[in-house]
Amino acid sequence: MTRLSPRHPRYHSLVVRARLAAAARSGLVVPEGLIAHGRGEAFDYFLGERSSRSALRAERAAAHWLLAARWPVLSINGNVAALAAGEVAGLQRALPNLRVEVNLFHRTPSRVRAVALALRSAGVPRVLGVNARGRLPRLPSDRARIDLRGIARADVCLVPLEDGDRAEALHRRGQRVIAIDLNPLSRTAVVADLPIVDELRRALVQITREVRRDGGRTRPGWFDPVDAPRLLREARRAMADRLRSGTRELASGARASRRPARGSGRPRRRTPGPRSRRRRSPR
Ligand code: PTJ
Repeated sequence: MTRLSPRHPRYHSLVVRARLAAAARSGLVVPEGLIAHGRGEAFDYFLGERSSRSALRAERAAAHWLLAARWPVLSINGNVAALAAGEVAGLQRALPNLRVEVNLFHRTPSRVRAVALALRSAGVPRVLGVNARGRLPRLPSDRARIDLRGIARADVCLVPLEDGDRAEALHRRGQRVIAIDLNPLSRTAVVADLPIVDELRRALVQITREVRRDGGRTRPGWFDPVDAPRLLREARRAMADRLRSGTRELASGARASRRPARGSGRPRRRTPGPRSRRRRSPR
């Protein structure tokens, strides 16, 4: 395997790619999952690889919805297991009522087992969806298969990195859908009751932080109203502002650019001017 230098300006991104590529070789992630990741990376680039102010607001609301829920469920596919099994376990520890269910688009028994194993190894004590005997109506893909103790009974579903069909099917059943998707134009984000336009791991860590911060104040059954179209509008605006300003500084690039590799010949990045600084999306 290629050795990655922490001094590489895109080190963090390369580490994540290498992790996903290894997961694809082991069968945990499907090749299509690598394509999905590339698309996500592009949108994250537009965001400046940091959570926008509106994403942070959406994450706070998501924490409150999960706390208010009677039967909250987090749906896991191959990419989520490969990228964020530890963060999933962290959220589940903060919110013991949260059920974690394997749900795959490209479903095979061995992939279901691999995803469940990745979650258990990261510390998720109970993984649903291995024996998924329920079915969502009017959904032709294997994503229709749901666990009768999980998504079938859920009042709130957190669905990261989906395609839009199932989010729509859940929404039709009256279940509240929280989506995590970097693409603010995706059908999943558009049909979600609460769209979080942010990178998966940043979003899960922030939701966990907000759950812990709540300290039992949220009352069961009380769901804060959410203006989903506004969250999407703000996410699109954050991306458009960055594209317009042409600011090149990215979170991982910025860290590395303070310590350029010796002899790399890479020119020092110039400090962004006042205009780009003003327009940069907040940390
Ligand atoms: O493991 P399986 O069989 O269930 O398949 C999983 C994939 C991801 C292949 C499947 O769900 C799929 O094809 O998804 P899509 O339709 O490509 O949608 C994935 C969405 O997630 C896209 O809109 C991406 O922009 C977004 N995305 C990708 N990586 C991230 C992300 N959003 C947040 N964080 C990411 N790291």
